[in-house]
Amino acid sequence: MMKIKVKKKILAKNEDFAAANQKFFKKKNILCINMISSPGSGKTTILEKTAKALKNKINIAVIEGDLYTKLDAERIRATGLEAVQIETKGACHLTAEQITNSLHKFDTDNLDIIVIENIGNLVCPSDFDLGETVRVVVLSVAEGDDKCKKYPNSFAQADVLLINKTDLARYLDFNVKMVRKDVLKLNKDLKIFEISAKTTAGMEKWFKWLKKAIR
Ligand SMILES: Nc1nc2c(ncn2[C@@H]2O[C@H](COP(=O)(O)OP(=O)(O)OP(=O)(O)O)[C@@H](O)[C@H]2O)c(=O)[nH]1
Ligand SMILES: [Mg+2]
Repeated sequence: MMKIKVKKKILAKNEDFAAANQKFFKKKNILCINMISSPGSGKTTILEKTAKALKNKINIAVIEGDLYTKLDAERIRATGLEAVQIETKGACHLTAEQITNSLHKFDTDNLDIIVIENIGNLVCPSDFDLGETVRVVVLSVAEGDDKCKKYPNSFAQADVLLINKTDLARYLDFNVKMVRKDVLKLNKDLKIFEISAKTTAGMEKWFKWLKKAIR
């Protein structure tokens, strides 16, 4: 009972910051993307390739969340984008307050998109609204085609699903048709793109979606 009360309080505080963030993004006309997946599905690689393709046309900045290290922010900066690293020192998700505290580090008057790469985890981040405009979930074919059934929340709450590492599909038993059917049952409006961040196959449609979303 005590535990439930504490969780409710934490979530209520998070909602206040999320609402403020959402208002801020609206005012500044910034598309904020909350990117969620299990560890290693390819979030940072997708962002590196997206940066490479779009950075001359769209102003993108990235907030990186990890338990430890600044490695992902360094990878993003190497592409020429601005990036801020949040190290949660053990916490399994980012909070809206951490996002609020990071926003002043960017020149937000000149940004089209802020991507938040959440902590690699398909469970905890789905409970914490960050005030984002859209939520993107990544599932790589190496993780198995049952993950949307086992971790439905992340998929039910997303606007976009990126099925990544399709270059590896021929080595694995990943039933894309079944996954499409399963996720659409959870979330009939989910937009699905099959991509390989390694080869960039299929990513053109994702870039197009992003360009349209900022308009
Ligand atoms: N074959 C293949 N490998 C990929 C692809 N995308 C990413 N990888 C590899 O998968 C590994 C993990 O990629 P990351 O981009 O670091 O994954 P992440 O989701 O950011 O990981 P965390 O931030 O730790 O949760 C790296 O070795 C990437 O090179 C892909 O499309 N195909
Ligand atoms: Mg990463």
